[in-house]
Amino acid sequence: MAMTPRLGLDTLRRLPAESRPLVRPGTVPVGIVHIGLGAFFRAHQAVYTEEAVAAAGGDWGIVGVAPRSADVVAALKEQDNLYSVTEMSAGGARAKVIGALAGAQVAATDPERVVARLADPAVRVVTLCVTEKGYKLDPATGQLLDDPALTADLLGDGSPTTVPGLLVRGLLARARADAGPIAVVSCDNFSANGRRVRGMLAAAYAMAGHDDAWLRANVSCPGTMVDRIVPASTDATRAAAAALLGVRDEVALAGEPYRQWVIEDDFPGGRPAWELAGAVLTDDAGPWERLKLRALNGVHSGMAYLGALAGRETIVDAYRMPGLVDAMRRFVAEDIAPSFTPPDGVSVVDYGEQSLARFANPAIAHRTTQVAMDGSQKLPQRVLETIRDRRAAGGEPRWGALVVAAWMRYARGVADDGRPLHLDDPLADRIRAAIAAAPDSPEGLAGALFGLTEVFPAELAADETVRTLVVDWLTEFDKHGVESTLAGVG
Ligand code: CS2
Repeated sequence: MAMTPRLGLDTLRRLPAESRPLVRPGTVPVGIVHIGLGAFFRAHQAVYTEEAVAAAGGDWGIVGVAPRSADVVAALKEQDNLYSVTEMSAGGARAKVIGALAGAQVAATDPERVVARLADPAVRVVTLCVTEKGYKLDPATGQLLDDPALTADLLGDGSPTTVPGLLVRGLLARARADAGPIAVVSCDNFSANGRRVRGMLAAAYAMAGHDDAWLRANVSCPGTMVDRIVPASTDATRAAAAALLGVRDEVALAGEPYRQWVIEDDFPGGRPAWELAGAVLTDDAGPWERLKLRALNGVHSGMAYLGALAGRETIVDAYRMPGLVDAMRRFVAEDIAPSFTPPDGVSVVDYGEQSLARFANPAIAHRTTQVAMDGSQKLPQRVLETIRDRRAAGGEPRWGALVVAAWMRYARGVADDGRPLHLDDPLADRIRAAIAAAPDSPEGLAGALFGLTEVFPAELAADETVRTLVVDWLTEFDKHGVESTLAGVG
């Protein structure tokens, strides 16, 4: 049997009409550099940008930069920078090929090429999707980390290997080239991601001893809220895409139909007409960020830790566990909703229901262990800020404490049925050492992990009410396991 041909410019005409790109691939001049070529960016910002350019034109082709991994870039090259996104839900699947990428390169092998791109006057927007840990910021304080690779980038003259190092080098080159203003846009799940990036750049300039006058006058850092569930691809993802497209796509992605992007409108060098693709342009993304981080990501993390401990492979499997959805509903209604002021006209409880409905999508096989990774980086903005705000108002955030307890138990590395759970986290060594040095008891585990200052602000770690709530859940888990504990929640 003949091998299915590969996706590329010369096979575009084989695609069903509804799957073809909205722009002529390779014809849109570059205006955006995007750092972090993972699945999320390709199924989110790239899709919005393609639709915006299709609707309103503009020189907004994207050069995608993978910080380290050469695999995706090599596969994209084979496919003339084309790839597909398959929307999946109980109602069926639809695949679309995206033509927004004008190029792809690897920073690790040729950082100077990326620096040159950042200094190109045609480039007026840099977007970042490098996950929380890519920014080299302390999750609890937002301060620049004391990190050897970062220090080498900022104080040495070798090629940069970190994201902040690459950006600083690129922006300095841009200032020297007098290449005009630029927006640096974080598309990662932080609270106040724009302010964090601005703080990161200012601190990096200060550490390296650079004058930041040009930076302050020419670089904006708009905040954003990004949202779409896009699990890591599997053979099943690639098979589904091939069946719909009639061609093979080695970097095919699958995502839910839902997507949202809220962007602060501060682009000194212009921007694509993203609003024509459904994005919300605003002057303050803060309320949207808090809504999403707390009532979607916080609940997602809770389901991931509780589900993984109870042996559930995917988020939708976890969703089906008796008691889990009830517990998450109470987390939203009793802890999250009263913790902040949502955007005008939005009900946090309704938004939480919508999040739960998205997690129930049976066509999205999002592994609990994927959502569970990097908990030390995710917990602060997803759960601890809710707990902090509730405590400040005198509340007792029992459900937030449930999620913290689940993360702590997960960090021990053993599911309730005795199977190992891999702790994939930049602080894994510190976490394991802290647990190993503590007594093997709920109090011991909580004491060890509340002592991680990168995760728990001092005030929270010292809060006896929070500690008691967490220890109570850990004690329940020890006695009954997560599954029975949740089944008893009412
Ligand atoms: C998830 C997110 O992996 C995770 O931690 O919570 O990637 C989530 O799917 C997205 O933020 C949805 O927009």
